[in-house]
Amino acid sequence: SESPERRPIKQRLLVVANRLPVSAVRKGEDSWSLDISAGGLVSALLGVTDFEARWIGWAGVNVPDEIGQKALTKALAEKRCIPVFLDEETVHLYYNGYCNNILWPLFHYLGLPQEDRLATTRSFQSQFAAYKKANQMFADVVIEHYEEGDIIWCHDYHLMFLPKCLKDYNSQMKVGWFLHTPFPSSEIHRTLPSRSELLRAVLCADLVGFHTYDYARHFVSACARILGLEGTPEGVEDQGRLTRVAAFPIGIDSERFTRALEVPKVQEYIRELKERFAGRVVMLGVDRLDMIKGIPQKILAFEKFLEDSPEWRDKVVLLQIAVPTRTEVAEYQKLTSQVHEIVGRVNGRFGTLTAVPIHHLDRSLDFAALCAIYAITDVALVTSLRDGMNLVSYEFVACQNSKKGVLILSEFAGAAQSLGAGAILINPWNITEVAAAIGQALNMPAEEREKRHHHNFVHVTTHTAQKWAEVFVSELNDTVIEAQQRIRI
Ligand code: ADQ
Repeated sequence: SESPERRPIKQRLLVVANRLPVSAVRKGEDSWSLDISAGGLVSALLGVTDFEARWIGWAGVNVPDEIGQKALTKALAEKRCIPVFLDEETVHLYYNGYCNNILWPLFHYLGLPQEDRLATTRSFQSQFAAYKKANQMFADVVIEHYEEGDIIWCHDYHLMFLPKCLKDYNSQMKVGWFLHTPFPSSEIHRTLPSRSELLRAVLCADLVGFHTYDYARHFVSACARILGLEGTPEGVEDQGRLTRVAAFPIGIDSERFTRALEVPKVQEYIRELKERFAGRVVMLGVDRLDMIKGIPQKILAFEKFLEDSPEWRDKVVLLQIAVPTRTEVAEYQKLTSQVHEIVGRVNGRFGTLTAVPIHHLDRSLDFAALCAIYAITDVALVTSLRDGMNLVSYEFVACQNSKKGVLILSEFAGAAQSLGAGAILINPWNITEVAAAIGQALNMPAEEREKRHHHNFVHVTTHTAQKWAEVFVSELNDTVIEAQQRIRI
């Protein structure tokens, strides 16, 4: 084998996201314990074997003192992570404010929160200023660690300004940006006071990626209508400079799930769950407790189904596992009580002394329990009002090779474009339609279930997270090389 000295040095990939894939807990003045989260992007980047990846992002904790910052930086370095330290005021205005109160609802077509709509409108400028300042803080850390030849992959709506900050510093940096949420119709984007500045900042990237062609198309038409730029099949052109825009649908690390099903602990869970729900058909919802996931709509549809189908009342159970997020935000607290109220009503109406139709849990499950629950489910219900992709639908399919259960999937999730042929597609706003889809799923002949499952399983196991990252990164690399060649000609 080659000696380490002679092995070619790998090109470096700097992955910049709002959150580092770790949770950090302070154990003392200069000591930290770190827990790397295994899901999502972390698995995806295992596929990028030609590059050596480093992470840059916020560790999710406030560390005001220098001793704490130094110790955390050192601990993170062992995990190839580099922290960006954000003060509390910035987190409040940038993260809770501009990112989660303005961009998140807007990109999901929800509009500003009703109650404080005017207050939000008034504080808009200060939140946008904090957003730009925070993006510059991320850029400063990238610049500090940048070496010639590195490529930089910026993630999500938190960092739309970052491509501009980086290119202003060094136009030769190779910069890509990927959006994990939908990009809305240009008519929605138009309402944003900082609409043009944000679009121009994103266009500084060499490659801009979305989950679906629709989102990419919305972005290109926003650039055409709002900035007056020309959209070509390749992307957006501004004074001879092309920003490539394309769809890169994300996937999951499907083997992580199929392998987990072989683990004794998971099999033990599967046995327990099967015993617990023996004689009942299991329906499942797994979501972050967020407005976009359409959880109240899902439960109302289930209620309608029970109303219309008395014969199913004691034969079916809905497990709704909803992990709380952004719990400090009033809107999310309201959603939690709304969900609890509807669940209580349905269980009161249709429960018996020995069984209730809905088991609702406000918490996250560990990976083993999650796989087991996916595996014993007969019908999964994904009712997102809007969702960039929705990976829960992919995870369910990956765990269903013995059961071959049915996926009911919102047409407003990006996943509808890839799993649409195997799933039953629904409009989550139409409760009657979703209730009918539940009936269709529960009565589906085995042969049809198998056919539909097979279609989706092939997709999920071939369009993996690793492939997604590999394709984006190699296209990013090529895009810049092409651009340089064009200039030389
Ligand atoms: P999310 O909105 O978080 O992601 P999703 O893609 O479904 O949505 O991913 C959620 C992840 O969290 C899954 O891996 C799931 O297993 C896990 N999860 C959710 N609830 C859980 C629970 N109760 N217990 C344990 N785990 C739970 C954003 C966008 C999506 C896009 C992804 C990736 O909103 O549209 O698909 O990024 O780009």
